[in-house]
Amino acid sequence: MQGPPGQQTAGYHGYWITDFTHVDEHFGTERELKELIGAAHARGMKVYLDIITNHTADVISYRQCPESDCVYRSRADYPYSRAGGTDGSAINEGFLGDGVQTESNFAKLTRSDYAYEPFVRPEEANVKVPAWLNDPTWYHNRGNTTFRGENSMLGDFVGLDDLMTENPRVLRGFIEIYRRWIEEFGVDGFRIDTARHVNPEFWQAFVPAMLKTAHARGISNFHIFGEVFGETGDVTPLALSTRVDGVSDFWASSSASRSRTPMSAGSSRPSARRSTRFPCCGWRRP
Ligand SMILES: [Ca+2]
Ligand SMILES: [Ca+2]
Repeated sequence: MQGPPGQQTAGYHGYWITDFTHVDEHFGTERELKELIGAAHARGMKVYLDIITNHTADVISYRQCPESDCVYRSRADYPYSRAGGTDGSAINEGFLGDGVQTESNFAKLTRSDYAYEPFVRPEEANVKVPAWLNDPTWYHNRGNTTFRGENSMLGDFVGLDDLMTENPRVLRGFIEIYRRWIEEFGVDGFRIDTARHVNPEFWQAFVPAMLKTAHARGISNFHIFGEVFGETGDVTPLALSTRVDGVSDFWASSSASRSRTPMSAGSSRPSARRSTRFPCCGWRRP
């Protein structure tokens, strides 16, 4: 469930995810998923998982706007090096910015209150699985995206907690998470939600790791493709920036391929201009 009091709604599609490691009990058990995949394979059918790494459910809030309606605060106006804006006190000494994607650099990003002061309500402090996802340090915490420019990568989807996918710890965590779904269940591929809202370097490491895992599992044609939702229909920039050397089957999809996603079958997609809807994943009440 997500949303403020009186406006709660449920995300059946799983894009407002808290537990990345188990089958949603509303849909069945892990044993039943294995049976489903086995039955599909016996009929010559393939099974793809619809996965996400851009964000989790809306669990983190900000002191300045606890109802998840925070406007985006940019890196220029709210640099990582100052608490609460350019006039704030110096923090995160030595951090060279999210463009230097090394463990040693991100180890210096110890304070998350450069733009907003993030917090998690005590009753939700341990709701995410794996447990490392419960630490606000691994998120951008800059407020809501308008799907333009910098905030397209670093902003929250209407409050959904946007992961700091530039951080090698986050990358490593997601490689561990999604390897298991290949190794234990033998799925045939991934469809990646909100792919263009994650930095290209993440995909350039994540995709080969998944293909390597699949190959070791004996899955020779593991297929990965990413969702793009946009108003222009031009996916060229993403296709170029996410291409991985030696990997030809990671491609960006636009309007034509959106119909491949079960959630959009038979209905038109919501407009990115309307903030009361999720461009990525269905309906949310205004
Ligand atoms: Ca993002
Ligand atoms: Ca949030």
